[in-house]
Amino acid sequence: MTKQYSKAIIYTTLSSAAAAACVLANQSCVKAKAAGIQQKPLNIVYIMTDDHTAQMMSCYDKRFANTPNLDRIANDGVRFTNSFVANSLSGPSRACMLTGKHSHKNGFTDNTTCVFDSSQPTFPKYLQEAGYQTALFGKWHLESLPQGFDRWEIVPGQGDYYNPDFIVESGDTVQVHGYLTDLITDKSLDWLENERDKSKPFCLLIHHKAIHRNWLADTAHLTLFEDKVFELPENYYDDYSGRKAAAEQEMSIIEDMDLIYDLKMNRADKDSRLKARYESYVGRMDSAQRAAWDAFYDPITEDFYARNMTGKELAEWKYQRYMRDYLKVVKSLDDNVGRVLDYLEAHDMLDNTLVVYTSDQGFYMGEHGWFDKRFMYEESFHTPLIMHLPAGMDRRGDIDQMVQNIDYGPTFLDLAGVEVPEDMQGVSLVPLLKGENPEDWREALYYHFYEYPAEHSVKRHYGVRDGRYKLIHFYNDIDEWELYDLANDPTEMHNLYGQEGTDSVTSVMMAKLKDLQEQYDDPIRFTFPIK
Ligand code: SGN
Ligand code: CA
Repeated sequence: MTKQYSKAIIYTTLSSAAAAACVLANQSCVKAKAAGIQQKPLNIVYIMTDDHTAQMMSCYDKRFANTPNLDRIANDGVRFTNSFVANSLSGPSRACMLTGKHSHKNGFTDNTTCVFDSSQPTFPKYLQEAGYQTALFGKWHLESLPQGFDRWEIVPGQGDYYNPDFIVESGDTVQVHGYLTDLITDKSLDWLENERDKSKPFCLLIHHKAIHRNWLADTAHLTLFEDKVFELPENYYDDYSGRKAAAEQEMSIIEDMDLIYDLKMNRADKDSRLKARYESYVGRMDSAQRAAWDAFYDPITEDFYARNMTGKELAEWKYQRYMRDYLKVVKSLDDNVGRVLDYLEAHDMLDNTLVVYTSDQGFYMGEHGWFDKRFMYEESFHTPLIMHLPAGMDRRGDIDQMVQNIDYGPTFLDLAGVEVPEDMQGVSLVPLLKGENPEDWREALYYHFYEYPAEHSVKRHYGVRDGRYKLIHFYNDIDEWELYDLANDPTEMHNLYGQEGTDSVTSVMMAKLKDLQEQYDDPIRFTFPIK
């Protein structure tokens, strides 16, 4: 298949063969005009946050969060209920999203050893060739500098919540005063309003650092949620029986959360492994920010040390603090998504703009006793995905088909009338957005996590998930298989692998794993048949 990129302005009426023909022919849409078809250029606003899990979005889960602006997107548009990543970690997810390829094909398998080859094809480059203006603001986390953007400004590495540095296109680093979630939005809106060429369609990527560890809230939101007591997950005290890799991780709220760095209980006479890092982060604050910060956390810190908690009391106190801090950071995010939606609405752009909200992966909010991600278990394999759809796409409500972040690139190209390159491994979601139910939609998803040995000690693993079962193989310095029946055990507490009566489902899942490893051409794969 040859790549064909339209140089024409792209038009929104996706269901119309006349409009598609007009785009491909690079003409002035005379046919479309004749057919009375709407002709506004189709834009893409892609908002990706970091570590924002669906449990903490009220459009997915009403137990904890209230996110009215995210709910606006879901309520007027679509909510994917089975949306997953290919490798649950920041850099790898971003590389999968940009290239439409699994990690072994785009080369960025882990955060610690990889540098993204920015010269490889990505969807923003294809969109640029098709006449789009492309821009990126926020977290990049791929080590090399971005390519394929008419305009970009990124934060170095993970970025800082307070008074952050930005790397600008000249390569210089510039410190900006303020709170990062607000600043990334300011820059994005400024580009929309003042910088872009308004005669062209655009694709804007807004990449937030929020809600990444160590969850530093805006001083304006510090007092929120302090009166709330959050329900503990049923498996908070998981003993990991039958799950060796799960037993060996280092992402436990009880064992691994740092009292100062994560939970902010800093006092001159106290020390911890990550105290210096915490002090460098709060050391970025100006005197007013710091005064507000200390005024809030100092009394909590005094009370905490005075109580001398141990055991269950301490374990559950940590969980409550974690939930509160995380939700305060979500509040800024939701407000800033509202600003973007308000801008698009005020400028009459919502009917010709696809707005996507997703995260680089899901996250544990105390399930299995954890924070962080990495595992192929549901909370971190899953990622939220909601979309406001442009006019002409009539699907509303839930989309239940299994989708993955390698599908985003193909979707955006398809929407723009650009032929999806054959070597992209994801598939376009456009048929689903148009309300179709393709009979040949994928029945199983592939996953591969590589970052080990590394922080949090999650073993390397690959696996397959279909609509009912999940099979995982942990490898490298371990050789363990896990099998879950998601219908009967949605929290994945009972590893069925090797249990009586599971032979046939195991061989079906093995066959699916083998097919996907072949289809995606993963060089690290299991040798079948298994003995
Ligand atoms: C940092 C965090 C980890 C986190 C990784 C990856 N540690 O290293 O807790 O798992 O990022 O996160 S910290 O001490 O620096 O906060 S990712 O989302 O960027 O992949
Ligand atoms: Ca992340």
